[in-house]
Amino acid sequence: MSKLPWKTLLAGAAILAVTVFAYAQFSNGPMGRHGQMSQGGNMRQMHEQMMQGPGMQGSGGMHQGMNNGMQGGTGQHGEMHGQRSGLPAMPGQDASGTIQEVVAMLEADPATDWSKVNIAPLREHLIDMNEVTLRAAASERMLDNGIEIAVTGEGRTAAAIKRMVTAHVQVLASMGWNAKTEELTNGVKLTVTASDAVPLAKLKALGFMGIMVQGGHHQPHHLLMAKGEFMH
Ligand SMILES: [Cu+2]
Repeated sequence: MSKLPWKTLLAGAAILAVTVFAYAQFSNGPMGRHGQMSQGGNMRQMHEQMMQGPGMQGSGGMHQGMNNGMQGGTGQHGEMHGQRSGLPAMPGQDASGTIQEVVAMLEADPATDWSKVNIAPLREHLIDMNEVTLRAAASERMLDNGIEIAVTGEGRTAAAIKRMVTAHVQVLASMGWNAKTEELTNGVKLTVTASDAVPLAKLKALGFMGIMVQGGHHQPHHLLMAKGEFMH
């Protein structure tokens, strides 16, 4: 009479131990995943802080361009409202998203002087970028020692070409490239000559748009434009 209950008790204890063990495993499972999620969140925050650090907001260069490009992809807005709340991060329209990011940066900076901030010139510039990138016709002709590109368009496109391509020659010059523009009635003729800074094969490969993205200067300039501190 005393043996059976003892065995039953032992078996019961063993079942209880297994149940507790299993429960502990079950509890650790989700907690472990939660821990990893938190860690991932911290890593994203660190990444975000790195991307937004003062060092990243200095003068141009490809590194700057790359970092800003990354920021655009997983930017502050997407981080705050997109990934954490399950809403999409994409703003729906490039120029709108660019302005959204810049406005968020200005709002996050206590030093922002709202009496100087003006978003309208940035919008005009982004329209120029759109015209030049998507609507301009670029007729490229290889020279013995360079490339000659007739960049043309109508109306707003021609005006944007004249503003942007002409200004970009200054950027190319600062990089040691030999570039010049000549005004056409409906655009400009851009001529870039091969040099130590850029060999002929690379010029040929880059073509109009590859040349236009050299310098990665847009991101810092867009912020300065919005702050009212940069004029073309
Ligand atoms: Cu720009």
